[in-house]
Amino acid sequence: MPHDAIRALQTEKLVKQVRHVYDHVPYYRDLMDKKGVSPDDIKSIDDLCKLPFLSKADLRETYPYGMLAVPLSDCVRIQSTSGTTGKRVIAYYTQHDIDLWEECCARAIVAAGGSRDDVVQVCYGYGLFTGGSGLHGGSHKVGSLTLPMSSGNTDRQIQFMMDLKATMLCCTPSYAAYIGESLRDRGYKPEDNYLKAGIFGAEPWTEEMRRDIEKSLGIKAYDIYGLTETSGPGVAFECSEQHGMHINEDHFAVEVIDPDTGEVLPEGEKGELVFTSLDKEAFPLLRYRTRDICVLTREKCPCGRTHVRMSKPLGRSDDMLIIRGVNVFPSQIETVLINEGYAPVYRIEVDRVNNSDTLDVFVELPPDRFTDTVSGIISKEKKLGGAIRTMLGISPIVHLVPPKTIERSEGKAVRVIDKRKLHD
Ligand code: DLL
Repeated sequence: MPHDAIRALQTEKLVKQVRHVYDHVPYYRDLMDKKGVSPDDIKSIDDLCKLPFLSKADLRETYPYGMLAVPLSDCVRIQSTSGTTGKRVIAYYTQHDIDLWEECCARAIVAAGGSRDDVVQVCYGYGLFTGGSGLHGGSHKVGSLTLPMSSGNTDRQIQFMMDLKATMLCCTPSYAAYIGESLRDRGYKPEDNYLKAGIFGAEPWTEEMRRDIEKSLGIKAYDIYGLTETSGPGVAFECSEQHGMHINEDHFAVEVIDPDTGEVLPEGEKGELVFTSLDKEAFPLLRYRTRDICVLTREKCPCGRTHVRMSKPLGRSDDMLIIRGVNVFPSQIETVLINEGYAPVYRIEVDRVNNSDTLDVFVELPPDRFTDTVSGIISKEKKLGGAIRTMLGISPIVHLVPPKTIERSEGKAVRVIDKRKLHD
């Protein structure tokens, strides 16, 4: 669809959606009233910026049903975030919302080369987390043979993958890397499996990690993005170009804002992603602040899709680490590790000792280097520390630890332990 036609469709949907929310969600109606905006002021998609923002704090405030925009009896499903602190975010869906969400996930599978001839192994967690059911529904919509494995039990994952000749793998990138490692440990070469592609998301991962996974599994690895608040996975996905994720703009209007001022930034500038759900019925969030920092591009994509593309999230406006005054994204450390020949299995610990921040990076020694002498290990730690210092501008203490001693993740990896927060 040409850009102008997408804008016209967005305008049509937004006008209806704002009226729907105003009439059915008293909490948002109050926010609009306070801002002096009425549904009549929203005549086009260009008026989006007049609406108030929503954030996780609003969802906590209205937990569990304060954002519901239809009678509960019209809802058929509840999902929730994977967060472990505070009140979880609850999302509710009508059957129409489920269909819309699965359609978005189906697009992601097709964009990664999937069809009804594929066997799609879904090892995102099932249950409250949106990863499993989202990709599962998308795979059904495509007509692929769906293997609802859920996460964990890697032996069984590998047995089914080989016996049932799975051709596509859907899981977090850290679990994909672990499956690749486990296959190698069992003596399989990358060409021994039947996989051709993987759809990996739900956590940040780097280009280097993509190459690593592609090599270890012998596949093309595609990124997929989403959050519970917008349905789940499938808000955006990569196409064959593997160069930015197309946002499903017919269902979600996107803006990038300055996280400090809330000002809408021009295309190409880095800022916080904000989504407006244009046609969800039960949980239609308007101008929801994701905290994910991204860049958008409308450059023509060789794949032919006209939907805007978002970069990989470059971090979050709220979990970016500031160490000795320097902004640090964990993905920068990951990039160095992979460039230096280490696996992306690591743990970052930040602390404050005598009023000074400390940065410790724990990294596994690859098995082929494990027989090194102590002096050899110390020199490797120094070399890696130097490479991280060059990237970040601050010195870490690197600890090389024996293979398989850093806890593996079956879902989202927890890689950063910021002990400073415990002291406040
Ligand atoms: O993680 C939904 C999902 C499931 C996406 C499966 C992709 C695949 P939440 O648990 O609500 O939902 O977490 C949402 O995870 O705001 C981002 O910070 C992060 N995130 C999601 N996808 C990516 C990605 C699911 N591809 C939060 N790259 C989001 C980087 C991602 N971060």
